Amino acid sequence: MTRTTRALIFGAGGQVARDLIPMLVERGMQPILADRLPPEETEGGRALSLYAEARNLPDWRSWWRVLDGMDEPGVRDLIEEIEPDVTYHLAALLSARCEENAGLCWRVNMTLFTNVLEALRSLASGDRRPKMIWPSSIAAFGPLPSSSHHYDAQNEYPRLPTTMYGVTKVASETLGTYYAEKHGVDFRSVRLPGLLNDAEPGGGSSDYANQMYFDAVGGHEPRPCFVGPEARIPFMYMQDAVRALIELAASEESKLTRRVYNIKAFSAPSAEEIEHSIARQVPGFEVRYEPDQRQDYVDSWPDDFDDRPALHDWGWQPEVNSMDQLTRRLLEDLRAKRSDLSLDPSPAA
Ligand code: AKB
Repeated sequence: MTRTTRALIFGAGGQVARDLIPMLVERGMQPILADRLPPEETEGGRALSLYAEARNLPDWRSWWRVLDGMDEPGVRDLIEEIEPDVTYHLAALLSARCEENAGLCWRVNMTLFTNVLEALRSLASGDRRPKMIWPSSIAAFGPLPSSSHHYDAQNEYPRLPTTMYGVTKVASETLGTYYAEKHGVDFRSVRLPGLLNDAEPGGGSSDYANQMYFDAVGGHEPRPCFVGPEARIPFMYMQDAVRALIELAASEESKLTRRVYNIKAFSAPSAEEIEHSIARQVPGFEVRYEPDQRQDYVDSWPDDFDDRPALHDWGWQPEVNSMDQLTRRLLEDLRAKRSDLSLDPSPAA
């Protein structure tokens, strides 16, 4: 009898896991979920409980382990117990939070990463190559020497970030690639743009776009946008991003020509273009711009990504490939969420 594929997720309560877990379940996999908080205290856990209720999955709670990824023996014991077919490591501090405390950022992001990598290494032997999927970011790149022209980052463009978060991304990409070559861990990664779904993000510099969508469906005072109207980075619908993680995990290792791939969905919109796209769906929607230091982090990232290696090696294709399509999907998701939580789905005035 073949065993159900076991997918272990660290950071199960976070913004990415919120969409990854249902997609894994729908593809017949058994998720095992680790987070430092219990499900009811996390965005992902609360969404999972609604999802499980709607699909009659009463044992979902037994999938959840409260475990801090900083606890090295705890991570090793869990990995040895589960022997996952694939491990998704999603726990990290995001860019704006990292910039507030660079030392903490390095300690947390690198310790979480190395704890998972080392524990998987202990399972590697001969043909057994434990699989680790980890999201890198657009933030692995730094500013162009001259800011006067369009910045399209090729997959192997020099990675010289000027944010601490980006430093941990480059270090982890390099370490994961090294462990794949030397220590039998089948490490795979995608560099993701800003991600949008119905989970409130926290601590990221791309969060200004998420905030606009949350504000557009109402329920609280609209917040000022913390970057100026011209700030521009690529964005992606979260369901496309998690599908990319799953498809990269499912690809044959022999087809992969590298360990880390850029992926993108459509041309990067400016903050003002996002505002206008929302206003086409929510008449009267307007944004007040009050840029702060997070604008600098966003400005240091590319306007565009060359994702041809991902397309060539494992067939990457986004489903949501225009700004207005993304806006429609996201507003629908957010309104459905508000009605699931029995909140009045009133548009912004
Ligand atoms: C952040 O803003 O820190 C993240 C990212 C772009 O990786 N969303």
